[in-house]
Amino acid sequence: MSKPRLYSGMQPSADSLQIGNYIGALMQWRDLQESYEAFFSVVDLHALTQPSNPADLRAKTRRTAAQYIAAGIEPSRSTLYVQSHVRAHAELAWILSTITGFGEASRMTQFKDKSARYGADATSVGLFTYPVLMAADILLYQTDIVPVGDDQKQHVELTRDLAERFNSRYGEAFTVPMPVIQKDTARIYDLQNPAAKMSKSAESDAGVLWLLDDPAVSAKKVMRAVTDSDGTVRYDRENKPGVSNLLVIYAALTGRQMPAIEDEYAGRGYGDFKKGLADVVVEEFGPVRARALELLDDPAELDRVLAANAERADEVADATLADVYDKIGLLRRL
Ligand code: AQP
Repeated sequence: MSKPRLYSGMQPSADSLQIGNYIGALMQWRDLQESYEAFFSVVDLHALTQPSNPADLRAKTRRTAAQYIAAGIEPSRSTLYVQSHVRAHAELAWILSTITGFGEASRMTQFKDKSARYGADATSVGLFTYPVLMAADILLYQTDIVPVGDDQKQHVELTRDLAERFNSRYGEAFTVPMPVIQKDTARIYDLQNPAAKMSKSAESDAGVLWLLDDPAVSAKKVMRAVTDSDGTVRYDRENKPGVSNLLVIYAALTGRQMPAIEDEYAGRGYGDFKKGLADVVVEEFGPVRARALELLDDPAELDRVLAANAERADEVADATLADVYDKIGLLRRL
């Protein structure tokens, strides 16, 4: 029996991923690729909605792909490719945009937030149609599940609505996907500002642990993380956001239960706890970083792997697109 399909992706929006991306997405992808036929994309077309320099974007795209592989996504098992290598994404996005209501797209909270932040003149139409491109990404692969953060849930709801709308207007072309929302405890916050989620585009670097940072730098950042004056290592997200965030990172990277970690550090100060976490971080990310840098040392080989995977993605995506073109009434080219 064939495995159910899974689709997910990340934007190549920084030189390095941060550990929120690793804990919130890559670790889960790594596990899920066992039981799903998985498609993991580096969504470079999405990244174009932010201003970028062409050489930088190319470098970040390779770096993101290398980090997927270094984190354990296996390109011989999962389909790991660059979104723009598969032309069907942009083509299906156009078709889907013709069945998306303007009001419906205007209700997307991520667009509302970002456009309010940048102002109308600095907001592109691409940012507005971002969720439609995301729907195309997902629907091309007849995806059953989409692991996403809570902030993307509304976009997956839109994807479901568009799939159902197309299927009922023109005939069954798409599997209607289910979002799998990451657990609350998989959300990582900024080490210096534990009210904000850790993010690639954070304004200050001090609170972000980068996958490709020198492990000694990451260890220092852990030692300097904001805590509180209470002095007990205990999970209490509301009253002790800094310590709770460190506990979440500790538990996620070691696979240990939170109470066991609390017990281990009972009666010991934050210094000891942070030192313990710094060791865990160095141990986990040292090899990931080394593997990513090794892959980036041979860009020709990395590009070859990405091309072979894009071919695999093309096969599935082209079949869906051809069916959609047929159903919607586009004349077939002989
Ligand atoms: N802090 C986080 N904790 C847990 N999961 C996180 N993710 C991101 N930050 C955290 C998950 O990583 C994936 C990345 O998706 P993306 O690259 O499309 O962008 P994002 O979610 O907006 O992530 P960033 O790092 O904050 O990037 P920028 O700054 O470019 O917007 C998603 O699965 C997300 O849930």
